[in-house]
Amino acid sequence: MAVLLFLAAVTYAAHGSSTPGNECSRPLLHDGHFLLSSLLKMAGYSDVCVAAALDSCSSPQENGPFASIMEEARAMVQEVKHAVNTWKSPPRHCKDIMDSGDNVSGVRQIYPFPDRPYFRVNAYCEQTIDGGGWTVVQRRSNDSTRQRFYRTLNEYKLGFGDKEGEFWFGLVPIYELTRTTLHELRIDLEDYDGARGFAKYGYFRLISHSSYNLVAERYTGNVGDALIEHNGQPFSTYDVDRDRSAINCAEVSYGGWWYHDCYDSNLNGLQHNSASTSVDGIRWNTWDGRDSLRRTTMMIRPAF
Ligand SMILES: [Ca+2]
Repeated sequence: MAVLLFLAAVTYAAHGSSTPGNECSRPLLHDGHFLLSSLLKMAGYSDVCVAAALDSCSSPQENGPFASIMEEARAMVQEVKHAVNTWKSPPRHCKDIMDSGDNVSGVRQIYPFPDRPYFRVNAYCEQTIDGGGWTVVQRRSNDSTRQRFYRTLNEYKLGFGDKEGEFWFGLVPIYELTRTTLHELRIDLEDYDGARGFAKYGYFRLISHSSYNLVAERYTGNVGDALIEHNGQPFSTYDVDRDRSAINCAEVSYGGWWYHDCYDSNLNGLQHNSASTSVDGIRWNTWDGRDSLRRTTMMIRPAF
C-alpha cells in the first residue's frame, strides 16, 4: 500500500501541479483529478468518500467536511515533490565527483555497482591529468612502502593496497563500471631515468564477471600499444592459470595480468630498485625496448 501510494504521489509530483495555498483549487482538481482520486482510494478512503471530497472541493470551501482529507493529500504531494527535486544519485565514479564540483585529486567514496547502488568503495580520483575525471585503478609508485602484487585471483578481484600509494582497485568494481558505461583507459608510465610516456585507449572494458577478459582498443599515445596482444585474454594469477602458455605466466612474471604466452606488458610485476631486464619486472615492452619501469598509473573514465 505504501509503495503504491508513494508511486502515485511521485507520478503526480512529476507531472501534476498544484496551486500553492490553503484552498483546493480548480487546477488541482482538473489537472490531477484522476491521480488525486486514485491516491485517496489507495490511502484507504472509500469511493463514496473520495467522490464527496472531490465534489466538495470543486467549489471553494475553507472548512468543508473533507478539508482535512484534502489537506493530507496535498501535504503528501508537496513532500514527494520536494523529495524528487532535491534527490541526487550517488557518484558512480570520479567523473561524477568532478561534475559535482569537486575537482581536487584524492581519495573519495564512489558507488560503482549498478545493482547495489548504496554499496560504496574508496577510490583515488585523478582530477588534473588530461581533463580529470579519472578513477585510478592501478598505481605503482616506487615509494618506501611497497605493496605485494604477487597475489591470488580473489585478491585481484576484490582489490588491495593503499589508495594513496600502490594499489590495485579490483577486477569486480572495474567490471561493474565498464559493463554499463563506455569507458576509456589511460596508462601513464615513468622509467628509472625520469622519462614519461602514456598510452590511451578509447574503448576499454572487461567482458566477463568470471574471467574478466580484456578489451582495450583505439590506442593513442607515445609508448606503443603493449596491450594489443592481450586483447580478449582472461585475467590470470599464479593460482588461476588461464593463459595460453604451457607454463604458468603469472608465476614466472610475478604478477597478475591478461597474460597470453606470456606478455608484452606486465604492469603488476615485481618492483625492482632500478631498471631491470628480469622477466618478472614492471614492463611495457613496446616503449623503445625499455627495461623495468619505476612508476605506472592506470585510470579509467566514461568515454563521453
Ligand atoms: Ca599456462
